[in-house]
Amino acid sequence: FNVSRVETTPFGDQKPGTSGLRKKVKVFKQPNYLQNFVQATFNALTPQKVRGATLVVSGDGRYFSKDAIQFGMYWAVDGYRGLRFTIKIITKMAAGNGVRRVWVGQNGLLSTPAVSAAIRERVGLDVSKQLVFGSKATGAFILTASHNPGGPNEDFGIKYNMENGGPAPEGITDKIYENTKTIKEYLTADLPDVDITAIGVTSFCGPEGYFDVEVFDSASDYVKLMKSIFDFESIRKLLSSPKFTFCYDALHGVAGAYAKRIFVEELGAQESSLLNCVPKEDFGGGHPDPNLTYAKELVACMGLGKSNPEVEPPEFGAAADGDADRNMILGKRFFVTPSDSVAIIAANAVEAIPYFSAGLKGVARSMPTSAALDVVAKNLNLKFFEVPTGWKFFGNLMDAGLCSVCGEESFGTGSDHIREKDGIWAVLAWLSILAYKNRENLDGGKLVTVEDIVRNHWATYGRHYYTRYDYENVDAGAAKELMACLVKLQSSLAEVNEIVSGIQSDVSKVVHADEFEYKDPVDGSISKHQGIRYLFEDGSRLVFRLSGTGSEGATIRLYIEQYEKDPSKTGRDSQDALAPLVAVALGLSKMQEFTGRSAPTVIT
Ligand code: VG1
Ligand code: CO
Repeated sequence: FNVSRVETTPFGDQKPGTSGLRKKVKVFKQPNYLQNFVQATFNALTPQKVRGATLVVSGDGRYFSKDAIQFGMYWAVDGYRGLRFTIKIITKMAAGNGVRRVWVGQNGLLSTPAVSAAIRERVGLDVSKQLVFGSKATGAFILTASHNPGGPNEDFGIKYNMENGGPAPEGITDKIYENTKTIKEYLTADLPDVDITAIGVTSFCGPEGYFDVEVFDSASDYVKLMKSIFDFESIRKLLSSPKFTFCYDALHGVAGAYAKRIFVEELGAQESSLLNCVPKEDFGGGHPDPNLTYAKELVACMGLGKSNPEVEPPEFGAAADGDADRNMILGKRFFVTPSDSVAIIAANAVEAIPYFSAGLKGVARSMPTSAALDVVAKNLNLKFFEVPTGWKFFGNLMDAGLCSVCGEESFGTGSDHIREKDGIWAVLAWLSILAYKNRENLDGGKLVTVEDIVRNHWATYGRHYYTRYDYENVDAGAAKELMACLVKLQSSLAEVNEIVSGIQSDVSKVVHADEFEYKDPVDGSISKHQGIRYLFEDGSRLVFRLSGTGSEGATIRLYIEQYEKDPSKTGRDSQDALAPLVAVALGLSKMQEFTGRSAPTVIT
């Protein structure tokens, strides 16, 4: 093949957010929009590092462009055309930039955690199907907008992950953004099309040597990794017990490609326990975000919300987002908050999960996540870290051997087996805990349920009542003003407390207020303006943040938390328990005044 330079002009809006670049499909469809971002990334990594590299390129299967066919494509009309089109562009550019190998999941599909695992663990093949030792991947382009909806009028996204398998740190994403503002040309190769529906290696010869494209099975490596972490035999016993019923909803995201292999084929769950497990370009028109609002079908099936009282819900339910890095855990008629979930996994990991049997190196959570994990860390004498929102901040801690288990309130949980949060891992972690607690109950005796595990945890460690209010697609100017006012207010705690007691006389006093700033303990880098905090005397917290993953307007996130140590008071309804603090948060921020909204878009 030959390599050519193509002239291009910059776009002004290619700043990566919390997790890569996410925009409406129509924005991505502009000529050279994707190419500019990819070349800006190659330039940020430096040509020396890109030359000879092995790159993973795949995604969650979301829609890119029906017009793909007009670009000389001849893919059958069987879905994922857009994804293949994108992969083709990136593959050609990789060859043009001197990359040695590109690895693609079959049909272009890989979950975000599977990409992270592939970077870290996979050994590639050459054309004669021989293992190529030393062919470890150096990075990946992941084509996803994660939990954002997909389809012609919805979102597409791309992000780059590094050699450790984790999202590029801010140092790199800042460079990428700078490059996108000055880009003048990109490199591409005139490669023939590669059929990414079939597993195998295709080799090409270019001006600087060989270039291989390897298509590999999307699930095998990931399944192997999961088997090395968990005791599949004990989970199989649990799932095949008539006492235990199970339900998994992939919301038509890429998790479906793994759910059947793992839950049904490996662990013996009924095929009928899988909901929405066929990956779709538009996620079946839904919002692939595993929470109580968007995972409607699962929520009903688990006996929460509007459900049929005649049908007995399963004992355990879980859901994933579009790229399968998020998880929601439910028990029968019972919701587990993600903040509790990570704390409970940390508290039980050593006993229930073989991978952790030697002990946890430490635990970490994002700043807005509740302090449930802090209490576990303190009790078990574990190293503990609080980082800004976004998985990229956990990577350094894990690479330095400081942290084993971590989580975010936004339905993200994971461990140092990879450098992304991992939706299926979280489900397997919960199934392991259930299998362990019921190891003597499956043949006789009463099942220990999800709800039992959570209530026992509260009885031991206290409960962190927690809720998040999201105001989506608010006017960006208004959101900025609201945040600015909250920051300004922080200069006088006396004034803050006057306002607070005026709204609600029975909440405790604000004793500290600031904007969260993080100094990475490993590389010393500093991240400022990571959320506005109001901390109360009794441990309650209010946090305000602007989302960095939206593609339109601004999304304000309001996080509300209250700690209850008294075991006789840990069983309340969480919205009731938090009502006074919610009133304070809405009053303090003048939410309705600034946004014109009398209620949030989503409550989790
Ligand atoms: C959100 C969540 C954050 C998560 C991020 C990426 O970011 O709050 O916790 O890491 O999404 O998750 P933000 O900036 O919108 O609050 V995913 O599954 O969308 O990659
Ligand atoms: Co995601």
